[in-house]
Amino acid sequence: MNSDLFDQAVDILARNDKGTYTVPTHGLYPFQWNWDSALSAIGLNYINEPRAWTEIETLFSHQWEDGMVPHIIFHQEDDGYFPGPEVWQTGRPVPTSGITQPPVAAFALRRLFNRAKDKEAARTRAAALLPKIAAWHDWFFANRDPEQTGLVAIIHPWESGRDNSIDWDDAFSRVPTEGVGAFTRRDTLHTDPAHRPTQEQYQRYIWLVERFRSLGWDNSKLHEASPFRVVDPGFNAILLRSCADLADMADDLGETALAETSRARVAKGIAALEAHWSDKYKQYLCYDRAIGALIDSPSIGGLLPVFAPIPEERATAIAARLETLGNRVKYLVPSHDPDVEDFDGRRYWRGPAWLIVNYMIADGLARDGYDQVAARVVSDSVELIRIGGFAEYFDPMNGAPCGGPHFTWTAAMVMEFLK
Ligand code: 9WN
Repeated sequence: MNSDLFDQAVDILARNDKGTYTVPTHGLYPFQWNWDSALSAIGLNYINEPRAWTEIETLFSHQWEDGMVPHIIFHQEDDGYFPGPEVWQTGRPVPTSGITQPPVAAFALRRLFNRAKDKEAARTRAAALLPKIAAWHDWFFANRDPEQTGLVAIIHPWESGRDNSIDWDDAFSRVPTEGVGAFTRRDTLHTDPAHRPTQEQYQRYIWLVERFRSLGWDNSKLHEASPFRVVDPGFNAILLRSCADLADMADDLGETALAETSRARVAKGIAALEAHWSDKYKQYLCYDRAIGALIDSPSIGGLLPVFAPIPEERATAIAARLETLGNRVKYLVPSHDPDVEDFDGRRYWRGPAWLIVNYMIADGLARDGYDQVAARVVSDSVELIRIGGFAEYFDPMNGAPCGGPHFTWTAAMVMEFLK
């Protein structure tokens, strides 16, 4: 039975493979996405080791000169997705978006590096990628943490990867909709509109894109110019875990100065995360940097820090919180606390469970010895696939599959869960 699931996952990766990159799923997302690719490479590695490395190399071959790695690479024309290159207008030789996504690449690369059968090839390829990933991390701290707090802000909800989270509602309401021209969405042609963000949210997404475009995509200006500036503990946990993994690889490759800089960032960031801890919810919260206040909203963004080397006391509390959440949903991990009024088990990041987040949470829990709750997250994830197939995301109350089908990173995570 499990080998059937593994074989199905292999088929999905093959189906979505465009040779040097994968698409998340045909139709709904016909280009390369940043964190999808990084996590999918871990699955590709089971099938073809060199191909897995290529996935990450392709992503970094579209890195901007300032160090940013864009969230979408528009390798081929396709009018099945909105907003396409004509909206972003970033002026890149191969068109890209102008914002970024959770920097999980160093973590993924570390996995490939550790598991490599061809150690020599892995060392050569890692040595070439390391400075590029380091430049991306440098870019984050220079452009998204101008006051050197140790934590970076996102300036567009799409950067978080959790596009319509309840976390953003208040901060996002400060983004205007006035002046945004008419546009035709494509996402709702491919999938149920009840599973997607609202039209008003799309207007605000596009308002921000137009604002950044009017500033020539100059990253030295965008943080201050954005009315939306949020410090997401989940996003930062991914960055800090990646900094730690980058440091380990740098040590292995004799790059001691890089290892030291990266480890210093981990220490500073983890210390700064303490200000995000909520005793009320027993988890971390987002911080609205534009108004200087924590966001009273218990989402998965505040549980994901267990992926990073947080203090033991915090990890223990998060493990306990996941256990109580497990009594309130059928399948862990809901992307939002189900007791919150705005929770919606089918609408994208406002409640559904996502296997990629489950994977990162289970990884951190297992590393820190919370084996029982880690095992529950893994078995719930596999069960979701068994009943609903390799969907984009799932209703945590009843397991209903939602969003797009045949999803690349879902397949990659299943391979990891089954291994
Ligand atoms: C915008 C590709 C991406 C994921 C994101 C997910 C969704 C895009 C969209 O799909 O976002 O980037 O158009 O809805 O929220 O996490 O990377 O799978």
